[in-house]
Amino acid sequence: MKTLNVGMLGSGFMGRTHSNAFNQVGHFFDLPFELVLKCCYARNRENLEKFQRAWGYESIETDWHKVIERDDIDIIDVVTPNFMHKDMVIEAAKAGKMIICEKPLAMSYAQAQEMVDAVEAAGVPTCVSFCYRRNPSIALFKQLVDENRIGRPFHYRATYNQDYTISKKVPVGGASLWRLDANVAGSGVTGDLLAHSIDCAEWLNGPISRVCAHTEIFIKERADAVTGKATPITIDDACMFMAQFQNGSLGVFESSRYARGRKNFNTMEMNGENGACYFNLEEPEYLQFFRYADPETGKKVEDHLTGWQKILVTNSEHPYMDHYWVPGTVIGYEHYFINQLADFLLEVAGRQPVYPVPTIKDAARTQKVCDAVIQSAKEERWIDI
Ligand code: SOE
Repeated sequence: MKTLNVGMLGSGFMGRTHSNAFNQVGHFFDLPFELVLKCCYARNRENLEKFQRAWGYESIETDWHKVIERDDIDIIDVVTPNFMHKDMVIEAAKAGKMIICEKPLAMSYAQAQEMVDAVEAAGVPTCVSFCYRRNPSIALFKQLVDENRIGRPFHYRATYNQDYTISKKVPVGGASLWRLDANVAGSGVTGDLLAHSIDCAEWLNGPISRVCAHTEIFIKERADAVTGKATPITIDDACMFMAQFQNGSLGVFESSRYARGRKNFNTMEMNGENGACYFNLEEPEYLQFFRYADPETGKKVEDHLTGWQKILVTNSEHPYMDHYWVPGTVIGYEHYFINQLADFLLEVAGRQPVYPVPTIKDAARTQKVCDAVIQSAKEERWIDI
């Protein structure tokens, strides 16, 4: 067993999901590594000490450079607010560390390209945390596409809606609402939520070739969470865009943080000549599949048997599920991060992952589409990718 020591940069929501994955992955996957939570970084010492205790880190640092400088750290995991990703990833690459980075990769495609250059020059393994690909139902969606059960695709439809910023009283900034601050987050729902939708869309349906978008800021000024000062809001609160895929199919994407009633409504549907698939994160253990014709023979399913199948994705034959419990028992959100980490470490070990992880280069491509969406909304025109 080789020991891999982990340096976690950040201690918020994603710091918790990633730390949990490091603690759990060896219980569910047979890996040739012993993982040690060596050191964690955050600016606020008091919160950091709580984080350290909760997850079992050996040491703490309030200067992230010091974590990267350590010779005894093998993996740097970047889970800070977005504006810090670039410098941390580049410095970690130069120090020869393996890198995991949260999405969105960067504040812009230009930044993402610098990160790609650095990790390619260093030749280090990388993984960007597009966790939903590791939901077994979405992975089964991918399997059905690869098995040609959808046939020629005509339509791809995605939504990613939440409702937590509807009140004018929600402030901007601070530890929890930095996602509303353009200087910290880069963009609004486009980078935070649609990046997930775009990642899944290109994974399932291939590259997007052009986009045409509209964005809206519903509440244009909010109080700063720390100073209380009225602050202009410049991120996109909502974004809709049309897309054309290289395979000729058409896409529609919608995302908002003002969709009353929706908490983390991440859906995707693909309609093809021979079938269709639909996934909804509010029922994450199900994949819906409409079978119209047999992929091998082209023979149509008998009329009285056509209809949507709701597949409970918990059998050991389903992606990732042989690592968990018995059929019919479901897994949760935290397992997507465990599955992702397992796939990354299997690749590092030269073994076969369930599905390869998106690298920093793959995530730069997603960033390019996000930038094109924002540019399209600004210029009110179609943008080629
Ligand atoms: C935002 O509320 C958020 O936490 C995103 O940042 C995550 O990427 C998404 O998966 C859940 O919602």
